[in-house]
Amino acid sequence: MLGGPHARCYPEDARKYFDYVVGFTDRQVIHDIVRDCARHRPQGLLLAAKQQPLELPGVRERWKFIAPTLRKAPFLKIVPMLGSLGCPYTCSFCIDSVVPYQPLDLEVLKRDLRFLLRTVGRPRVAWHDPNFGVRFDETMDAIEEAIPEDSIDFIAESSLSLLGEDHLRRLQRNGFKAVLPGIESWYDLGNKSKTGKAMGMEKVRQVSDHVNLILRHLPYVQTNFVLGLDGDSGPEPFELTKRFLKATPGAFPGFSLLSAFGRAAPVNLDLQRTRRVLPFPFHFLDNNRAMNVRPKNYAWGDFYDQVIGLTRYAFSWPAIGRRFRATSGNIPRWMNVVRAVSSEGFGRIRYYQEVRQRLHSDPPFRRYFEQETTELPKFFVAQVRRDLGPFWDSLPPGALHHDPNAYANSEARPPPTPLRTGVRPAQ
Ligand code: B12
Ligand code: SF4
Repeated sequence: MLGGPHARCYPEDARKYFDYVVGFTDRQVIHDIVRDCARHRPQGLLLAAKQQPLELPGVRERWKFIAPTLRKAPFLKIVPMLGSLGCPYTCSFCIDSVVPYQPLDLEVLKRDLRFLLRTVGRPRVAWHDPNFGVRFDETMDAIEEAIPEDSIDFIAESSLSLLGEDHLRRLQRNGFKAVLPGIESWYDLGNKSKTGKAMGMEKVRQVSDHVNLILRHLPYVQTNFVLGLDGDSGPEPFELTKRFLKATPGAFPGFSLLSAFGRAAPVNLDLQRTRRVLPFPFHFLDNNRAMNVRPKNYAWGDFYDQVIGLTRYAFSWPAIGRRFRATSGNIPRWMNVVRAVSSEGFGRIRYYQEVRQRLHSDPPFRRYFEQETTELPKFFVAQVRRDLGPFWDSLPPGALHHDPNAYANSEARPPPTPLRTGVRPAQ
């Protein structure tokens, strides 16, 4: 049985290898599978509940899994929690834009926080909600009711629109140490940044002021950007991000190359229909090692030149120094330095430079990017082989290939039917 993001985004691929491929899952789905309990070959059975479950096991129930994982964490030991699922916003590239926002039970949340405080000295909790604090007051009331002020360190991914000064004060009082707002683009998605129709330099100024305000209340801010969105063209978006970093020296920038994860997002259907999705193996789909969407307004070489320029700027020694000085607290300061000099900063500059150089000098490599061939360049095959080590020989034949247009192609076919009564197929 396979569930999780791969099963949800690439069911056509997953069913080649698994008897059950599961999307949203609730007790009924599990019950159906256990009752059916059969081998489904040559293609696994697709199953899904209509929506995300209304309740999930809390930290106390998951503690037997969380505790051994924390023991393995070398430095920062962080407990993952969820207060909600889905998101009310509609960023077209995001898996949660089509999942209705749904808060989870606040009583479970309170019980879990009390449990953590009893069990761990000073816990660190990362809220893995796609967008933390949509129901801000209810959630904060629950936290304040459950535990004393500032007794747990919290990390959360929230959109800027939820991070006004009143909210920031309350977050600060309650031990929030890091937030990760998504800015994504200077030309789009103004609603989630609270910048409305502002674009370009005007949006840079507004967002920069806002992030500097956050930094006055919370020690760590990571601002996320998506590079290569269709609204971007020419050097300007990259130059604007540099201006933003200069004006907001304390923010740590997280850059993602635009990626289309199968069925994850509404925009993927259009990207597949217009044949803009490249068949990079799943191994590389981590928002960085490969960009599997052909950019609309850039040639590959120009795009990588811009990405390299921006990454170099963001992780140059002067920028690292500025970030160090603009950040308070030892852990946030040094974390920023370590991230910049590790595979996330320096490592990516080296990697992108290698890709850029091969686009210039390695014809089979360039042909793959230009969608003139689907034969995976040796450069990428070698990486999978190296990363898998002894597991390379266990890779099933064909596992490095998938249909990048499976989502669009499936729209033309009737939905799959259940193989047995009582087992519901995915919608
Ligand atoms: C939290 C999160 C993380 C956390 C995970 C921490 C952790 N230990 O869990 C962190 C920050 C570490 C992380 C990292 C990464 N992530 Co992430 N992450 C998420 C996020 C926001 C929420 C996932 C979640 O827990 N949801 C709550 C659960 C309850 O919902 P669910 O996952 O949909 O699960 C339901 C079903 O899928 C099913 N189900 C799930 N598992 C199983 C298992 C079985 C057996 C069954 C039957 C059912 C089942 O039941 C659940 C209830 O319906 C998702 C976006 C999203 N909202 O889905 C991205 C997401 C999963 N991440 C993604 C990516 C790309 C990454 C990174 C590669 C990013 C990077 N550049 O490094 C890394 C990869 C890390 C890794 N090694 O796998 C992508 C995956 C795309 C894809 N299809 O492959 C997603 C979908 C975001 C996106 N870009 O669209 N991530
Ligand atoms: S605000 Fe964040 S979680 Fe919500 S749809 Fe946009 S990108 Fe996704």
